[in-house]
Amino acid sequence: MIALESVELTEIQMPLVHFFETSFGRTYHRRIILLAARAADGVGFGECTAAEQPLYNSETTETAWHILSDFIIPRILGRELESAREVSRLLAPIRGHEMAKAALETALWDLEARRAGIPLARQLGGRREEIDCGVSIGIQDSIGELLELVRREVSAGYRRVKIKIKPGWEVEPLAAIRAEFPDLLLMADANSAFTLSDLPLLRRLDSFGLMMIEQPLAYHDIVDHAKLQRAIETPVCLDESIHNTEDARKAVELGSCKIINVKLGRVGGYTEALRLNEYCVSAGIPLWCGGMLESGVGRAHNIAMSTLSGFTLPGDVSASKRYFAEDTIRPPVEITPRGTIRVPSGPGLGYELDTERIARAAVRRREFTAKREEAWLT
Ligand code: OSB
Ligand code: MG
Repeated sequence: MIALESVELTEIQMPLVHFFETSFGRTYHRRIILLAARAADGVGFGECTAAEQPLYNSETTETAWHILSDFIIPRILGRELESAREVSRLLAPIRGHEMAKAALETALWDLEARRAGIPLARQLGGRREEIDCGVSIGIQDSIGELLELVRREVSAGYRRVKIKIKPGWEVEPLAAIRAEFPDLLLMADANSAFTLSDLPLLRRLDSFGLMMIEQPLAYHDIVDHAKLQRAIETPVCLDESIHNTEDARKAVELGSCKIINVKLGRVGGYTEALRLNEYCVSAGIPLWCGGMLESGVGRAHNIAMSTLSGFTLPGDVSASKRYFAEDTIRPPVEITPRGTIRVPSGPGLGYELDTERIARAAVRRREFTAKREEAWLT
């Protein structure tokens, strides 16, 4: 049984070590909501993966703050829950806003695992002790700079490289990487920058032997992606288009993708991620864990999710130092020379929150308590 006594939201702002450019623009700094869920017998932590601007999906840090404060937290606070598994059903009447929901839902899973004294990965049923890591490299100002970054990540040990592409930055950068690294596990993510009228260009990418092309077409599409998949050799992977298991089933039945990128925030938390995992294992669709430039709390959740059986491909889960000079957890996430992350063995997320670091980055905080009136009277 869980009954939350309080939920605390903290918005932190942190500069990225290096700007991150996708087909929809550059990010220089992150605005991240951290969430602490407290019950009488334990605490759990979550991170909202919404971005600063509604360009990847329709959520933003600001909309998530509003939806959490006014709709999500009031539905869960003080309520007696059997387990964290119930949260997604209780939040289902709220349409969309999956990233805001996941911030609270994932915190409750962490709370449950900490209370049971077991790693969150085990609580989820994940078996891996080590996860395979890849990197996502943003659009650069020149091919030379891109190659420099690829060399650096390959020598750090990362097992696959994904580059961001957009019209005008596709054939040339991929050809340059292939010329220098003929055997590298390589893929490209377009973040919806193309349409079916770009088919001749997308066909040319078949010659690079990519593991997959991620979300080439519109962010909510599965129909044109099916047409595209029939016309190209490279496996299509969907990211933006998949918000739940039903979306995945329809995409798989239509032939819109052969691989799915799972982001905890995009699917609203672990209960849906577990359902999606189960469906994709039975359908033979490989999964991997995507990233949203998370701080340590979100990164630790990504590590836990990556231990699930269907996550058979290297994810966009990489070392803290690639993103932030100082992360929100201790120790920071590091990779082994084999390009893996060892799943921590401590309870819950298995990392400690760096409360001093978080306090320095905090720009606003709000605490919600159950039975506010009684507390006020005593
Ligand atoms: O599409 O996977 C994406 C970052 C921000 C928004 C969307 C995406 C990404 C990434 C970065 O690719 C993944 C990471 O390193 O966190
Ligand atoms: Mg993507």
